[in-house]
Amino acid sequence: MRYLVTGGAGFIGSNTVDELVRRGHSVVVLDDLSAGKEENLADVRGKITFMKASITDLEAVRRAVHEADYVLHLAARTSVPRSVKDPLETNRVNIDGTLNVLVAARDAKVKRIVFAASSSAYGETPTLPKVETMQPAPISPYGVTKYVGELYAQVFGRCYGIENVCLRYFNVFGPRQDPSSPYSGVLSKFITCCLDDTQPTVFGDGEQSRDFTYVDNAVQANLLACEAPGVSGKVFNVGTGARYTLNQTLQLLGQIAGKPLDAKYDPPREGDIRDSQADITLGRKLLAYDPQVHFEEGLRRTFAWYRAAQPKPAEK
Ligand code: UD2
Repeated sequence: MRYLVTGGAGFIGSNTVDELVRRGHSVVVLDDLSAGKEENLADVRGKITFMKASITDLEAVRRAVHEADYVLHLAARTSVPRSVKDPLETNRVNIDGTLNVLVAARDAKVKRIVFAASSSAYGETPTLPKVETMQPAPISPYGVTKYVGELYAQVFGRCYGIENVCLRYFNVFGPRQDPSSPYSGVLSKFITCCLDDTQPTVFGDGEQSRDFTYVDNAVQANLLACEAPGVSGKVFNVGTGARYTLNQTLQLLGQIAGKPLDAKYDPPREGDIRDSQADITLGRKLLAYDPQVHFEEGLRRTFAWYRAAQPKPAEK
């Protein structure tokens, strides 16, 4: 089968591409390298087709999707605080870009498109865990764009018959998550602070919680979402069903590193959700999604990866 992975040089994208190649599929990656990195594709160099372009360029998307069976649409401007700072840019990439991908996929008559949606769609709805039947109520521009992407994917199903599946990822973490931007995922930041002996910053009191999901689980869900029969038009949570507070993650990291982490506490971030936890019953039932790596094991693996990837003192 031939797969187009938008954002395939990024964190979740490149981990997905590795698995697709391992399974013998043909893969095209479309990525503008704004967040992704070519080095993330080092293991599959020569085995995939790489196109450097943005999803905001419709003609480039059309070229990339040519003869694809499946589209995994992962390219996006991530980050809640970035979207609060620059909602126009997040909208341009996540909504206009997604519309381009849908139009190109429709015209290329792909078998199915899988859209990387987000747990941020749930917003501050008080019930935990979050179930797909709950009414979305995003509280950040980022959350809005991800929810609109879902709506567009579903409407393309209705209007043009294009099969679609939306996966609401819950705080995915793991190897290759870029820790270097102010908008990076919290665990990539905490781990690199720990390795660099710098002080991590907690926004708020650290009692906010997340269903941190190791990237291999998200990759599993991505592949199942392409293949599972009879699930078009559906939205699935991709989490683990557990949740940890930031203070708990700091404590666990301290145990893994063998030294306590002393964080500084700053005011909470605008647009932040307090608690997040996935109900994954629907994915288990209809996709056979079965997360294999629980949080603490994922944290150990991720810590080991960053430690191995860290430049030695002489190279710094
Ligand atoms: C949201 C989505 C997630 C994904 C992601 C993409 C929710 C619940 N989750 O993640 O599924 O789509 O967006 O960007 O909406 N924090 C610190 N110190 C730091 C960095 C972050 O304390 O150095 C806090 C931050 O204020 C937040 C928590 O850690 O309370 C998680 O932040 P994040 O940016 O890793 O992810 P989040 O939850 O915005």
